[in-house]
Amino acid sequence: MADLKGFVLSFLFYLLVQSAPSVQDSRFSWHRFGQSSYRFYGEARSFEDARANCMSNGGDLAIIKSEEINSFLAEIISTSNPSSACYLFGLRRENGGNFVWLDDTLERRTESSWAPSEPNDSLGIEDCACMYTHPSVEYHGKWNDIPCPGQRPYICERPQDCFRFTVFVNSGRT
Ligand SMILES: [Ca+2]
Repeated sequence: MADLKGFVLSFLFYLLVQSAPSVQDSRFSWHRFGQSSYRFYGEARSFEDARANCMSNGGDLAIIKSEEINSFLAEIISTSNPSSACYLFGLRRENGGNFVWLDDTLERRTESSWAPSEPNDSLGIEDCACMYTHPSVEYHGKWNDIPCPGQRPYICERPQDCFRFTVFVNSGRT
């Protein structure tokens, strides 16, 4: 009975939070697409610091394996925060060779994913990647390889049901 009461209270709390008006600027909130939610952060961070912040929010830097997700993210960023900034996401070069996603799968998209003349591995130190949100067709949604320590805005991804899972796990502890 106590378990049922806890479950009902957790569910009501979940509904309350889900339906509550957000006091946060919606441009910088989580955006749903497919099985994930995505959020972009305008403050510049290195790859590792950006990744740490994404992980502290239940996710990681975004893995962008399809053109659909890439277009979705490029559109959100360019309409919400128009700039020529390049946003970090979850792709990096492995031992100076191939680009690998943070889930350890090889990057398999076509050359058209990259901006003109990229990836160029300038000075042999460009082992991370970012997405341009520049409105010009040549650069909109295209990628550039860049040095990992350089500070840039970034895109996080987390499972869509992350928050719900957190609520129910916490309810089990009481
Ligand atoms: Ca480059």
